[in-house]
Amino acid sequence: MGFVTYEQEGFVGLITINRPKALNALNSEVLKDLEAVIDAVDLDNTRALILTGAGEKSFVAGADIGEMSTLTKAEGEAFGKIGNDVFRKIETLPIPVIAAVNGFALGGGCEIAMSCDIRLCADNAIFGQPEVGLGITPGFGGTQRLARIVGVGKAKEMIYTAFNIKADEAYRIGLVNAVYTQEELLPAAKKMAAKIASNAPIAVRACKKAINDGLDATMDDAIVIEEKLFGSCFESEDQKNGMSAFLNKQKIKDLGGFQNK
Ligand code: DAK
Repeated sequence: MGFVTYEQEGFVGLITINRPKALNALNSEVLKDLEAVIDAVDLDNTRALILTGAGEKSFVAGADIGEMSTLTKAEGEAFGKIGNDVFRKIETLPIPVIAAVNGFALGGGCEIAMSCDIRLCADNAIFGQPEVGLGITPGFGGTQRLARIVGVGKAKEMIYTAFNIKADEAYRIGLVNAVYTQEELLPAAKKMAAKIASNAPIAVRACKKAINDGLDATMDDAIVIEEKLFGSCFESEDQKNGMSAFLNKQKIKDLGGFQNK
């Protein structure tokens, strides 16, 4: 794909948004390429994904301002829908997605990182929702996901002021899980992805679904969602092997690769 590359290392896939001359800004071509790459991921043999940006300066510097500048209302809505569909696809993929944020994550860049399950960043990362300075609202879910991740007050401050924040502040408010040097970021993301991939894949998928679906439900309904997904694990070989290994004081060698019966 022209603007998005994909590499597979074992059970982990690395997706790179590759438009470094424009700091990986998201135009409709990039978004379409990204969707095609995600659709092509072999979910039978992939247990975690990493999303990053090409180059040393930027993860994603936002939606493409040049492309957006001439949009009509209808075209703006259509552009927003392409982005929202692909972001939602990332959020609801059955496997975890780690954003490795290597520089600017502004506007749509911050929003795409927030559609991932976990955010790690380099010490040069800059996050922000600068849209109100451009006369628009965040349009790829920023008003919704930022408030859910960092809390309503902080999200409103960031969105209303359009101030950018650095990596250490992003860590302090819980927008990212950890900060690394630029050299350490990708190895750290790969290490985390490999650890996730070493666990029982059916259980990991069930955890992602339980957390995501539960967040949109009342606690009573959320607990039922968890109960059902918990129950579904008892039809997996991993549950039998994992528990019998523990009871027999053996180390489990081979989690995964077993589909639900
Ligand atoms: N769009 C297009 N091109 C961009 C870009 C962007 N967002 N960000 C950077 N570039 C391009 C620059 O134009 C420049 O291109 P050339 O001039 O070399 O051709 C190249 O990348 C390098 O950028 P700079 O020369 O500006 O580099 P600096 O280091 O000086 O500055 C910067 C880096 C990230 C601080 C600066 O580039 C910047 O402020 N960029 C814009 C950041 C920004 O405001 N991002 C948020 C965009 S708004 C919606 C859907 C989605 C959205 C809204 C509504 N609906 C339709 C519902 C989302 C909106 C956004 O994301």
